[in-house]
Amino acid sequence: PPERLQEDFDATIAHDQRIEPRDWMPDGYRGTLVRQIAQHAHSEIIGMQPEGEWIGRAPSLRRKAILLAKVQDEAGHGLYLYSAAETLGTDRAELTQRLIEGRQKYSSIFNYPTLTFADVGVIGWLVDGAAICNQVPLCRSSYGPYARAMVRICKEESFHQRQGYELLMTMMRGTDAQREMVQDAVDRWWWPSLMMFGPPDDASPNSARSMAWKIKRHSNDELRRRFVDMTVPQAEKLGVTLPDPELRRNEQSGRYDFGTPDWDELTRVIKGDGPCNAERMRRRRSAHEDGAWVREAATAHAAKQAARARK
Ligand code: FAQ
Repeated sequence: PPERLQEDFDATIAHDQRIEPRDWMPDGYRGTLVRQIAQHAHSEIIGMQPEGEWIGRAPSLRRKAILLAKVQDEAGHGLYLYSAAETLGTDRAELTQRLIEGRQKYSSIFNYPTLTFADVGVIGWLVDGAAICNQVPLCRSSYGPYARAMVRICKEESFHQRQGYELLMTMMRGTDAQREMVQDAVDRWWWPSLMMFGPPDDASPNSARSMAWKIKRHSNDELRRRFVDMTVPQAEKLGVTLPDPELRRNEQSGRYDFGTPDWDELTRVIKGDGPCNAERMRRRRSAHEDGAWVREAATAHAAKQAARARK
C-alpha cells in the first residue's frame, strides 16, 4: 500500500540512508532531483565554453595541457550527471532537448565573458572554489547515484581549483600588467561567483523541501557564507582585493560580513538576459546539430549489431 511505501521512504531519509533507483520515491522527490541534476549536468557542458575559448590561445604548452585536461573533465562531469539523471527515468537526449528549447536552466556563472587569460585562473579559483563549497555536501545527498557521482567530481574540482590558484600566483609574481589583469578578473568574477549559490534563503522556493528530503544539506546563504570565509584568506595571500567595501571580519563570530549581491542581476541572467546567454545557447545548439550524424551512425551501428546477434 502507498502509505507503507511513503513510511519506508521517510524512514530511509530520517536514518540518513540512501534512496536507490529501484526504491519507491514520491513524484516530487524524483522531479526535484531530475531538475537539479539536469541543471547541474547542463552547467558542466555549457561551462566548457568560456574556458574552452582559451585553449588555442594558452600562453605555454604546460598551460594548454592543464586547460585541456580541465575542460575534458567538465565533459566527463556532465556525462556522470546525465547518467545519474537517467537512473530516474529521464534520458540524456530528452534532457538535452529541454535545455536546447530553453525549458531547463544552467548556472548563471557561465553567461559572463572570459576577456583575458587571467579569467582562466579566476574561474579555477573562484568558480571551482564555489562549486566545491556547494558540492562537497552533495556527496551526502540522499539520492545514491547523485551522491556517488559527486564524490568523483569533487576530487577533480579540487585539481581545477588548485590549477587556477597556481596560475594566479604565477601571474602575481610577474609584471605590473599581469597583476592588473588578475585584479581586473577578480573584480569582474567576484559577485557573479557569489550568485552561483542561488537566491537568498527567503527567496529560494525549492530550499526548504530539498533540505527536508536531504537532497540539499545546507541553505544557499549558509554555503555562500562558507565560500566567503574560505576565500578571503586566499585573496590576502594572493595579494588581490575583493571588490566589496562592506567585507570585514566579524570579531564576535570569527566569520566575514559581506555586502549584498545584485539580485536583480541574477534574475536577469537566469531569465536569459546576461552578457553571453544568447552566444552560449547558440553554440550549444550548433554543437548538437553538428553531432546529429554521430548519433545517427551510432544508432544504425547498434541496430546492425542487434540484428546480427539475433541471427
Ligand atoms: N543559476 O529555489 P532555488 C559547475 C534557479 S558548478 C541559474 O534556490 P535550488 C562546475 C533554480 O534552479 C555550477 N539558475 O533552487 C564548473 C531555481 O529554478 P527552477 C552548477 C539558478 O535548486 C566550474 C530558481 O533559481 N552547480 O558547473 C541559480 O534549491 C567551472 C530558484 O532557486 C550546480 O548545479 C544560478 N546560479 O538551489 C564547470 C550544483 N541559482 O529550477 C565548468 C547543484 C538558482 O525552480 C567550469 N545545484 N537558480 O526553475 C544546486 O545546488 C542548487 O540547484 C542551487 C539552487 C543551489 C544552484
